[in-house]
Amino acid sequence: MKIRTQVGIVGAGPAGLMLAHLLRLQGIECVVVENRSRRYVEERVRAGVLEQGTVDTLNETGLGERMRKEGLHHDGVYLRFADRSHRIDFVELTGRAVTVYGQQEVVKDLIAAALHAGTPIMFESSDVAVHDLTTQQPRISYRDVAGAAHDVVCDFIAGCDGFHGVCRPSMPAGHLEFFDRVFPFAWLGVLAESEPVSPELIYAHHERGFALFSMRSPGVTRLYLQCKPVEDMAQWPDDRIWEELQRRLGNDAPVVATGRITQKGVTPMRSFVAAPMRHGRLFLAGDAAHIVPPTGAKGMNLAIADVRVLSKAVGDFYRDGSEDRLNRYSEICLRRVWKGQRFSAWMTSLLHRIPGQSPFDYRVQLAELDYITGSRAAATALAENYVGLPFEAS
Ligand code: RFL
Ligand code: PHB
Repeated sequence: MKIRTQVGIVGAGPAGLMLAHLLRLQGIECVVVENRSRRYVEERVRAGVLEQGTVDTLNETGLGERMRKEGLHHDGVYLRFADRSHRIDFVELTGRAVTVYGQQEVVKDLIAAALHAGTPIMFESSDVAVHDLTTQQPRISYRDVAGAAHDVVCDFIAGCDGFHGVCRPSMPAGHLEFFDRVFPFAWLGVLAESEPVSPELIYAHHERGFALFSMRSPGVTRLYLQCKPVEDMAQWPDDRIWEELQRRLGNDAPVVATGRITQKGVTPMRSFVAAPMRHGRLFLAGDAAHIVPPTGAKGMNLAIADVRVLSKAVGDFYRDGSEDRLNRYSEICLRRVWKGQRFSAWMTSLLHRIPGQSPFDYRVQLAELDYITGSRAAATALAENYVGLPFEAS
């Protein structure tokens, strides 16, 4: 079957779904092609921290109702190191704050809005491929659950299919330049039914490795431990996880309320950028074009910032035929992406034990933490990046 639409979107993650929403608000039609099931994408536990600008975007576009009720407003975070605990007060330093609201909740809200507005989301598509990228009518081909072949013929394709998607590799060899850095450690993340004992996130630098205390709701905590890039989960029974969290986060104070662990997983740590974020009529957005290590809580926020720019650029095109913003799309996005990369790599290097780290470098890390917590200027630099830099003027 052939489906004709204006924008064909590959991927129903935060980038693809938010783009569909922003386009629909401008009266632009789109079709979303996703290779997983609705249940899978709604249950995939990932990011948790929304920058103020992401929160504002959700509120301004009519998607904020549940987030305002269930999201947890955080005015600061704690940094723990060398037996000290120091609060970075975002509101005092920047006048802005963050909201803890799971990515899967944002995804659920976006899917509900799309289906309510009648935007088709083709879940469980297979053999997804993109074609004719340098023509005026690019095309997405896929097979539905029953195996029937379909084509979505459109004016533009948005590649919002994440780091392992098909859109970026469909650009011709030599078109893209890649920049990346792989960190020699990972995060073991758990979701647990336990009462958060700290009202705010705790980022802990510890000689045994980094740990992060976060949460999802009053009865659910989200916790991370620095671990090896490849871990045998059999070596991480629940007791060991709780013990290790307590050691790294607690400085012997009881910060961890143990409870039933409902999910465990290992997240690799990588910085990656592919540039430019466009080839012909294919535009990449979010993790399809760039990923960051999660220490700065930037990934989903960068994805939302990209599609804000893309939706404006596509809006211009349909309103008055102007391609100016489309032509500057990659440049506009990458300016902000690189600042997100800088912050994420910096937070990662600041807080983790680096394998093979010399005693000198370890002490420089501690001195930097001491500096951040002792200098208003340094604390403000951290805070303004964490709550989110302004969207690029475009
Ligand atoms: P996604 O979310 O990966 O969505 C891509 C979608 O495309 C689908 N797909 C395909 N569809 C059709 N055909 C194909 N061939 C396809 N291949 C893939 C996928 O199934 C999926 O539905 O990318 P998007 O939309 O760009 O969003 C990016 C964010 O998901 C990501 O940056 C964040 O989760 C990163 N991240 C964090 N970001 C934050 O802003 N704040 C945080 O606190 C934060 N914490 C995290 C994180 C990521 C983590 N993990 C697991 C990587 C914590 C963790 C542990
Ligand atoms: C999370 O709650 O999942 C989370 C919070 C902060 C981060 C990364 C992940 O830096």
